[in-house]
Amino acid sequence: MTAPKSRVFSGVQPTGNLHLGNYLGAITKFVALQESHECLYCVVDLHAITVWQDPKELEHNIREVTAAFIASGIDPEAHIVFNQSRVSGHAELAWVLSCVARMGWLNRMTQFKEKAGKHRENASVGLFTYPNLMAADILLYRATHVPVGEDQKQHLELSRDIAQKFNTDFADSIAEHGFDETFFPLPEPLITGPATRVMSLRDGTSKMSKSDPSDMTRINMMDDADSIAKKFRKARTDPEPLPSEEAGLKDRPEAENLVGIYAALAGVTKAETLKEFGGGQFSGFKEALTGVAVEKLAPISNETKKLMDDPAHIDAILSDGAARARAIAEPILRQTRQVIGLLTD
Ligand code: AQP
Repeated sequence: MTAPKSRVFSGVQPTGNLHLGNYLGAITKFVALQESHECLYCVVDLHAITVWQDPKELEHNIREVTAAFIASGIDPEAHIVFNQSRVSGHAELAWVLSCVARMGWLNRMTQFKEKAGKHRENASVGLFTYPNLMAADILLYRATHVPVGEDQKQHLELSRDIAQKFNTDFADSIAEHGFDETFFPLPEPLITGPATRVMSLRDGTSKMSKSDPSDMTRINMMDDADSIAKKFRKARTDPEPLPSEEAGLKDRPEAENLVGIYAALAGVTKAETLKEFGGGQFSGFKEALTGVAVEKLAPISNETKKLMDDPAHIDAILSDGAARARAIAEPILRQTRQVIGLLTD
């Protein structure tokens, strides 16, 4: 089977509280790429369970991420939307890639260090090997492009290293079987736009995150207009007015974050944003910011809620997506087994 020239894969964890970072860093890109690429968008539930999840909430969150994908404009008929655990090839290939990746490579992953913190010995083994599963997610479909936020850059680089090592370690067998020498293409990260790393509203040096205990740090995709207005009003800033040029954002992480969010939501550049608001106070800018955020998010949260009223419909979409994903993955998995020397049907 030959893969198309370009195939997009990306995923979002169903860990609750989808936020503006997920939306601007990932989901808006997912939507845009549908025009030009064959896309697979996955609710990565196996990644979610690297940290304990309440089973009932997990079921709800899987459906909610799916609904948010569709409400944001992802077309599950033209493209593939599914939850990861329904395609067992993700777990199988992750095992194979665990045997290719090196301990030293995984030891360098900063996200594990941040998430495990001081309790490293108590973290799940799955949290440590998470990047292998992410490599498997992508390589299982020979995906060529992966839209992600800035925080996933290091994991993407690891996926490329794993693909490269597999191609080299098994080069002779790949050739003997008559497969393309680039057995696994090296996936390209797509990290673009003015909001690739949306920061906490309370601290411009830490990432906006689902798991932050304070809800005031993030704009959730499901927040209503009043909450959005309140959170932006209370967002931390500094006493200076907004600068008129980008250079003036240096060492002002909170201001830079809000300007990036505005630019991404309004579909303009940071420079254009500062041209319009430079010299003004944050209060006026925050009102404008609330306006664009509500304009973008309200229709999505309304549609997500509507879709969530019909869980059977969401489940049918995921089941259909998984069947189509399996059809792409299975021949690639089979070839992988052959190349390694595992007897296969
Ligand atoms: N703050 C962010 N800015 C830009 N992009 C972001 N992404 C996440 N946070 C930001 C991107 O969203 C996609 C899905 O992320 P994920 O849910 O799979 O995992 P995550 O990166 O671990 O997200 P969180 O919110 O930080 O979750 P917790 O708190 O559970 O760790 C990815 O493309 C990611 O880059």
